[in-house]
Amino acid sequence: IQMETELRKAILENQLILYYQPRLELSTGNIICLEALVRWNHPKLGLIAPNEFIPLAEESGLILSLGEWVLREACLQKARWLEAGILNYQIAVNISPCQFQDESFSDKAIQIIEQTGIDPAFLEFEITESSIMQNMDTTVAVLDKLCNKGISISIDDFGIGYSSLNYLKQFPIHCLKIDRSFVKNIHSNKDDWAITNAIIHLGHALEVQVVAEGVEEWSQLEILKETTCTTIQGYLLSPPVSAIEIEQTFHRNN
Ligand code: G
Ligand code: G
Ligand code: MN
Ligand code: NA
Repeated sequence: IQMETELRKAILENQLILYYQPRLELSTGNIICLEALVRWNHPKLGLIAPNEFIPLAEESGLILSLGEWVLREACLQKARWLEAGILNYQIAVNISPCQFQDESFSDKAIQIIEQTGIDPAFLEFEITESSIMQNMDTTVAVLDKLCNKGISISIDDFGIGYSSLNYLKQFPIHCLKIDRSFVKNIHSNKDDWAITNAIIHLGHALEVQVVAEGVEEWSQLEILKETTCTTIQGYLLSPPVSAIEIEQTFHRNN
């Protein structure tokens, strides 16, 4: 309860901060997207990782206001980079299942984007399979609405949900993010290799981008290239870092 009160305060008092992790396109060597990942800069405890407060936010319903804060801040940061003429990449924002199920989600999201004045085409929403599967009829309507505004949709942690693949043909999806549990042992486990390879080829056939998540080692990258993976994210390239560090490290590549 105490932490819930503190988290509510944190959202209002701007104690949250966004880190960004780059996504690299292998064919060009260009960064194409930055995934926004929230942290809590606690006045006494210092930087707290999302695993320690996102579950609480979901249980308490605070995830709705937290999610709005994240989207607004991501848009404002994008606007600052546009203004400065740097880091001309898409920004990916994680949408939690509770947020996605909220019936006013798409309207609120569109409203926030319009208030910040940025082109929705600069945004990607990362949604998990389980969120999408919960209520297929409303999901179609929500995704179509977002897509018609120009927002891209990616499926986060792809492959670990208990879902049919049927949704892939019903929903406007731009990107599959292969869960890092498959990528981890891609060089030593032939089942992980087979699943990763299958997802990559599924992506090509459906003409959607495929991102391998959690790439930490060169040996993983080599195998991903052989399996014709097009984009990667992971510690090998960069962990999530602050906006300032992103500017210092990646601006010159722009
Ligand atoms: O950044 P890190 O790898 O520590 O994130 C841990 C988890 O927290 C990931 O599953 C990630 O999706 C989730 N997470 C991070 N930032 C956000 C956010 O802004 N919104 C939501 N809903 N989840 C987030
Ligand atoms: O669930 P989601 O994919 O949004 O989670 C992103 C999380 O993955 C973040 O917490 C981020 O810190 C973590 N992450 C990003 N790259 C790597 C990596 O190469 N290895 C590991 N172990 N975690 C990573
Ligand atoms: Mn994600
Ligand atoms: Na993921």
